[in-house]
Amino acid sequence: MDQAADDWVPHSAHWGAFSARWNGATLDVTPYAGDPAPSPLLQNFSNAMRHKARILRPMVRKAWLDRRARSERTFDQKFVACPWDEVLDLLAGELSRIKTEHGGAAVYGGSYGWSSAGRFHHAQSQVHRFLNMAFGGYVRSVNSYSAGASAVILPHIMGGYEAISRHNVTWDQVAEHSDTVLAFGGMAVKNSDVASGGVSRHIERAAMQRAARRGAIFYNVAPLRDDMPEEAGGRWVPIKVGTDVALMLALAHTLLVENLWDSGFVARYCTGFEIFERYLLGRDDSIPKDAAWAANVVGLPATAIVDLARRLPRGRTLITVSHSLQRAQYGEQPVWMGAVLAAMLGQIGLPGGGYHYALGALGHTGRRPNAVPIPTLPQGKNGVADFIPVGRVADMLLHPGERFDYNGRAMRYPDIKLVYWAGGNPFHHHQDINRLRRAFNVPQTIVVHESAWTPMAKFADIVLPATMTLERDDIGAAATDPRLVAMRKAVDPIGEARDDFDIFADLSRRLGVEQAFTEGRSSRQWLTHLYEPTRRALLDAGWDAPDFEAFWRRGELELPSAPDDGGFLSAFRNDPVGKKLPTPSGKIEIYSKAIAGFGYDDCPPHPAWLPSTEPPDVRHPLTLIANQPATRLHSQLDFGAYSQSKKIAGREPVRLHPADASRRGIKNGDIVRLFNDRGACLAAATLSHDVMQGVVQLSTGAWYDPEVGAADRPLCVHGNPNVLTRDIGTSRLAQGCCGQVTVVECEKYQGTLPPIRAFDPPEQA
Ligand SMILES: Nc1nc2c(c(=O)[nH]1)N[C@H]1C(S)=C(S)[C@@H](COP(=O)(O)OP(=O)(O)OC[C@H]3O[C@@H](n4cnc5c(=O)[nH]c(N)nc54)[C@H](O)[C@@H]3O)O[C@H]1N2
Ligand SMILES: Nc1nc2c(c(=O)[nH]1)N[C@H]1C(S)=C(S)[C@@H](COP(=O)(O)OP(=O)(O)OC[C@H]3O[C@@H](n4cnc5c(=O)[nH]c(N)nc54)[C@H](O)[C@@H]3O)O[C@H]1N2
Ligand SMILES: [Mo]
Repeated sequence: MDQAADDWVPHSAHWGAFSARWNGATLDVTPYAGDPAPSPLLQNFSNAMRHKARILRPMVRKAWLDRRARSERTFDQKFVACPWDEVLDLLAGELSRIKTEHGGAAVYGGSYGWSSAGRFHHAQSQVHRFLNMAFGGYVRSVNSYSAGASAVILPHIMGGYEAISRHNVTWDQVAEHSDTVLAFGGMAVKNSDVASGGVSRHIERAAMQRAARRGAIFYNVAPLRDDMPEEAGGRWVPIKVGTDVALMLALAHTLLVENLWDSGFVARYCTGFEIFERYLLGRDDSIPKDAAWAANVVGLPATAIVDLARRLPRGRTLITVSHSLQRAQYGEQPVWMGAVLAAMLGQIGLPGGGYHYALGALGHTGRRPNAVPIPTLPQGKNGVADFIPVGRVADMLLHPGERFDYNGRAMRYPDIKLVYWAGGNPFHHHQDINRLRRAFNVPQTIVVHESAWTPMAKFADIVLPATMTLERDDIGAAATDPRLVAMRKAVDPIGEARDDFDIFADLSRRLGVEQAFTEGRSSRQWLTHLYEPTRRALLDAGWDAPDFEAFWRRGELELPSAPDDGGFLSAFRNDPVGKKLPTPSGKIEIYSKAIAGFGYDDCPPHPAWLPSTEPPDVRHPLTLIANQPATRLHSQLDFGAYSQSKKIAGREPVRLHPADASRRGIKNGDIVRLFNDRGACLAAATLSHDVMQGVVQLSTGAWYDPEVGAADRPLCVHGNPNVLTRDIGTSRLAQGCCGQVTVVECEKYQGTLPPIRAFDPPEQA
């Protein structure tokens, strides 16, 4: 299946479908012709394939090889190149040792991360499958950095997170039916650029524009004006960061006391309102959660809150809550309170109305699900029961055996000896990187498969070079995208890089589980095999169902979509008895007996206002928003052309309000130092009136680049906000991560500028 060098081939990434052609030095990229608004992120591929940051051959940390004196891992240590046969022998030996001495319960294979869009060479699925075959299981992680709190609270109060975010109100419904969209956390179109598994058509901007032209009003409740596209003609409601629940409560209070709420809906479809009502009215704490109360908390005039509340019952109103709100301490509360506010408006289950979680946060929300299954690699059976909520990884490594709470269970952290990572970058995604460094110094061995020298690769002991998606064949597919893409190889692998599958297949042979892992199939045979269930479902439904070879030649295949029926929430509205919600009461739970039973003070049994325990103060007066980057997916291809084009003097831009800048003598383009008690980083100042006063925005994804030689808490010279963020759980209920917001101070950087080494490979011994 090799391609001639001048061929254009179809391919797909999490940020869109495209055609690619290797021109001998760089990659030419043309977006998929059917995409009305292709993502600029595609340009990150052009210079990426042969970049110096790529890993060329297997490498082993020298200090790990000389294990007599087990030294601390640092980012400055040397690596030794190792031929494939030798490194796989070495690794197989180490895996066997761990298995014999400690078993699978000492292996952390959570391996969180987005890796690539292809459904077969999906690194996480590959590593999970391998660890299940080789160890009979491993310590896994549950939930995500995306939806850590919501994935746990939503099933208690309404239903599954997947169903609520992926089969609910669609963009077509918004365009046709919504009159008011009250978007907590906004709906920035840079976010719907991406969807895991790929997105062939970017429709969000046009849908918001259609709605706005019809007269719909979008409210962008967010600290950044551009959390909503101009086409939505949105009204910016810049409230203090993290105070959304207070605003929602005040809106609910106004609806209640002015009798603008739908008591009939609440009586029929909800449970526990009477208990929540006591709280809302301040019956027990003498604090009515009214507009006057909220005004101080959120920083809006009480009249503006009352006016907004009075608008909500007029016409079709949709309440949306973004992922970002729950990536913060007590993140369960805004998710819950948004649903309660929507319930009081009585429009849940109506086209273009009610409640949507994460609409616009990714390119797979607001779509119709496919009517047929998409290819997925079976991962086998995990025989180890231990797991952690994904954001607790540093806690686990630092506190083996210690007790923690999660969703009503009292659990203990396992004792991890070996960490295996493929397809993720914890030094991008995890909070409080200085703490994470200490945590990753605990295990005896860290193995990483990577296509580039990310900080995670540089902190590993055994580093195996993985191909990039464009160096192999795969199938691109997502459950809400009506297009299967034949992701054809565009260029030969760099150096000695190999597919994750081939690496695991060779390791499996050494460990005596090759047949179980490969099932006797080559990569190509796997693609054909994984395609088959989709083809069979198409055939059964009477749709065009070409065989694999025909699909491969065509390059794409249209899949049928399920009807735009609003999913389980509209079914429940139509038949609350026959189509009960999957909650304990079968209704929307405004008060949860289950959560009450857990007795968590940080997650009360009805939504409530809980202020952050780390508010801005004199030493750290600014609130840092560490949101998703507009120039890349997370940290992927940070060395890519588009991401690099937006850096200033090689550093990540931080946006701040001109008033905050001038108070600190900071000018546009100045290099600044952001700091708090956890750490510090450099970034390049960009002054903007689109940022609220008191807020600074530094997106995630600049590769962690610790200053040379600095000991305990080195300065990140490149601009990774996770040296500043807090590594705590959202609450004992969900234990989600809290990466979105933190408090900092900012000053002009006076020293000599340290060089950026983020993309340099480590030194070779
Ligand atoms: N402060 C703060 N932190 C955050 C967030 C935030 O809002 N604020 N957001 C969080 C969220 S929502 C998320 S989802 C996470 C994302 O965190 P990650 O998913 O860990 O971030 P990525 O940069 O996408 O990492 C994917 C890695 O996989 C590698 N890769 C790609 N293809 C392959 C392959 O085929 N094989 C192998 N072996 N590797 C491959 C890439 O090179 C890249 O290093 O970050 C979280 N972190
Ligand atoms: N281009 C691009 N798009 C992406 C990603 C990417 O890396 N790059 N990552 C994808 C992934 S994995 C995920 S999970 C989603 C995440 O989706 P989100 O978490 O919703 O995305 P963010 O950009 O982190 O946050 C959206 C906005 O919320 C606002 N915000 C932050 N805190 C608060 C608050 O307390 N209250 C209010 N009202 N607003 C607040 C911020 O101004 C921020 O710009 O994005 C996806 N989309
Ligand atoms: Mo995410």
